[in-house]
Amino acid sequence: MSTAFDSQQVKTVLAERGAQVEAYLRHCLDGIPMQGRLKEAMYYSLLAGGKRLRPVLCLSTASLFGLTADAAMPFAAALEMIHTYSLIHDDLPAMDDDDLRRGRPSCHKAFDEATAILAGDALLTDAFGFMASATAGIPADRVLGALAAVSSAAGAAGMVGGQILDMDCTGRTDVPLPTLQTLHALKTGAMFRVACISGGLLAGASDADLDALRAYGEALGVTFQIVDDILDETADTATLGKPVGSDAEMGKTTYPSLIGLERSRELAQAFAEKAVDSLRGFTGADADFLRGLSLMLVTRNN
Ligand code: GRG
Repeated sequence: MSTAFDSQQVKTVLAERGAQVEAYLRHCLDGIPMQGRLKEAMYYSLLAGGKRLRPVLCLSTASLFGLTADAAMPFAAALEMIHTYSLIHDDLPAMDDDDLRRGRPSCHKAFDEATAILAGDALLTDAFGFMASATAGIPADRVLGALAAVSSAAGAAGMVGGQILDMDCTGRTDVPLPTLQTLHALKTGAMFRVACISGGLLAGASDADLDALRAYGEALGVTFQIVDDILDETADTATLGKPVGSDAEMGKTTYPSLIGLERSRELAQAFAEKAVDSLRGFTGADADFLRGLSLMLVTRNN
């Protein structure tokens, strides 16, 4: 399958929009009236060069319905703050105990555990303030609807719930595929899905269009996760920016461990095509970018 945007065009738009997000995140942190190592740790982890997928999805789905990047940016940036908090806490010794993240020492290694916990807490909490500040350019009822969706996706019924299911499944050799799918739908998928529908909610999209964005976000999340599992087996640490082989080392069930590498690749491609198909009927550069992004995620190497 091919789309109007090839993988190079997708990477260019992702880099441009990612740079806009990066600049805004810096501005957000600069505006927080506080100094010292907590702020240093927040800067360190937030501005460490992630792919910025979740905020770019929010900006792009908002733009699909005519909402400008300026208006959606506070909300989109907050999604990256929540994502970064989750990575900081995920790397802690009490969780995945990873020393490397985004190509450099994880937050608790560069600072200390207490600072890393608090930097994550601050990013999560301040994210809600930034989301609320989107009312400067968007009707408050839309912002509230999107904020409630993010709260639910990030919390116990979403990402945090997925994280504890992940911990419960770690070290088990009998985790079936449906459990793995539920785990990923919560831990990784919920934030991808809400990144996509929040743009539509902020822009006042119709229920039918929100359904299409939800279907796209869900399929994209599964694609992303299967490829994440594949890369953990096949990539090298320098390219990936985090340790490889850590899933097997920790005793985690993955798509390749359950269905093999080849079948995992086929499944990732099938879900990427499902994501493309979810956006049939949408036209214009944003739709082309979003369709191309799902296919690009299959071939990504970090
Ligand atoms: C600690 C509450 C809590 C949740 C942690 C998201 C998560 C839940 C943990 C991250 C661990 C992990 C490696 C999950 C696999 C998928 C994933 C989220 C990868 C990292 O996302 P990318 O590739 O990262 O978008 P960058 O660095 O590009 O932003």
